[in-house]
Amino acid sequence: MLKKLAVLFAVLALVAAACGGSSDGEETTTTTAPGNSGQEGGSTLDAVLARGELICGVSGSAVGFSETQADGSATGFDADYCRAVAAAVLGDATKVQFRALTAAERFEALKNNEIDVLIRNTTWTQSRDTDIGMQFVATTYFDGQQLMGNPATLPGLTSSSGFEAIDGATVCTNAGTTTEKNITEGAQVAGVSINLETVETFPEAMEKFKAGTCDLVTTDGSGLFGNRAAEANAGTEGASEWVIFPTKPISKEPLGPVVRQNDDEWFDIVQWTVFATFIADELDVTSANVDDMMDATPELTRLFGGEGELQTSMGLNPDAFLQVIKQVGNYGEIFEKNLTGPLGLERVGSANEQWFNGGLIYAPPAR
Ligand SMILES: N[C@@H](CCC(=O)N[C@@H](CS)C(=O)NCC(=O)O)C(=O)O
Repeated sequence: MLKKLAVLFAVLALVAAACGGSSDGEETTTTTAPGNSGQEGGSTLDAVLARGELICGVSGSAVGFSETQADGSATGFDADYCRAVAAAVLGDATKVQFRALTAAERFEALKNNEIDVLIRNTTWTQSRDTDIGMQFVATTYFDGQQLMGNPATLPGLTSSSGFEAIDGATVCTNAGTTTEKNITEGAQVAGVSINLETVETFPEAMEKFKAGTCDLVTTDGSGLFGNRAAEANAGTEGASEWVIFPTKPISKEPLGPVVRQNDDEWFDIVQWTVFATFIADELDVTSANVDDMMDATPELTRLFGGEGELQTSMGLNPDAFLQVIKQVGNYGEIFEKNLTGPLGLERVGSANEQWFNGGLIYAPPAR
């Protein structure tokens, strides 16, 4: 019912704005304009409801995070978070249009309303948060930058090697990333000189690394572990011997969904979709048992749409988060399915554990 009303209002708003053609320049700021409605006064939620589909910006070639399939869909951890938002907003996790973006393209695409949300292994930084009109919701993957090299060509390289091991090396990565900045600054601080080569996408950097044009590649550790596992699975000679170092990453890379600034309703929706997956993980609620767990505790009753629910006040259906868990899974399921299972990326012992297990995954209470 609420959803229908929202759709009606969105349609009316579109018609009114189309007919009105406001000449008031103050009302049309590009950074605050709603996603794809192209009209002032709307919101990303209204635009998504009216369209019946979420447009989600992903990489499309980030192993384990978002990989474009032949039919245009995407698989991976980030892709599943796109599906989770669609399940919350539209009640259907399949209603996602994936938009593959390079690192350098991603923020303009969000700013220009080409996408509703950006979920593309994107690091939360001060400048992205403040300077360029982005807003970061809760971190879904706590990462850190590392390097990867082949000990067959760089003798003596081990996982505890540090900056000394890269002096004089050609290091490759993709442009428009925190990666290129961190490695440049890190090398300066360590007093080593490197030849940094940036390409458009990380798969291109991997090709150059395999061809021997790059001595080393560098990116978020998850990307290195993912690529190494994928190459080893594909039978690339020597891939399982490639060394990822240093053990303590050279930077912090908190990755998570990003929305435009000044759309608080949409920010809350994406934020609480992520929190719902954290809370379900914390309380052992899975896609398989969510229907039975609905009344297990008062908090779960509220979160899944029973007495005291708060989803309708967010513009969602009461069962929005029940649909997220049922159709996509809790945080641990999404992690295991995309990262630990296929790529061996361990959650245990990492910062991506729940807070009560010594990790950083922590959702505020649903009340
Ligand atoms: N987290 C960093 C790096 C993001 C990044 O581009 N990561 C690589 C490595 S996983 C990637 O997405 N590659 C896939 C591609 O280039 O499309 C950032 O936000 O700047």
